[in-house]
Amino acid sequence: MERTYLMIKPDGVQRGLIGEIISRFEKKGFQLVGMKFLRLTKEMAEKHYAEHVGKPFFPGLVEYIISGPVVAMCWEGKDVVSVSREMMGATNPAKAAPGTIRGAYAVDIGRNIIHGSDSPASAERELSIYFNAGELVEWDRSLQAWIA
Ligand code: FUP
Repeated sequence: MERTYLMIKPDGVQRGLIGEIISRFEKKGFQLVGMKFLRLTKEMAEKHYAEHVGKPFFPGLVEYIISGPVVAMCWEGKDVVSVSREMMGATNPAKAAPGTIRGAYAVDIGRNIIHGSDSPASAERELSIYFNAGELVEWDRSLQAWIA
């Protein structure tokens, strides 16, 4: 089953949106298989955003992403990489459709609340920055009859 890396950024955490954001992915039908609450080091941030090194917005992007704690998550499900990106909305929240996460809760491209991998290959690379293989939990919701 496909997996992706989703991260609630420091502004999402500071604004009390953790529950709301997780709820959207749960209700959609995706399955949580890994989650951590942490503050990124500068080294982790530079690794995560390696493709943007040298761009004018890079120093501000790193400063923002290490400014407070984040929620690092691994989610699993059918086409979860592309579908979760649709649910997040455009990178620039001003252009994101109103029903999307960024469209509903953000206005500034430099404060866009959530990150999601842009391809299965990116997901694999990003997941390895945040999780060891043993920290991702294999579980089967269909066996949990008492909450079905
Ligand atoms: P995304 O794949 O949606 O995370 O978007 P990008 O990889 O293009 O950009 C990574 C982050 O850099 C975005 F979340 C926002 C930030 N960014 C800026 O702050 N300014 C820009 O001009 C472009 C991106």
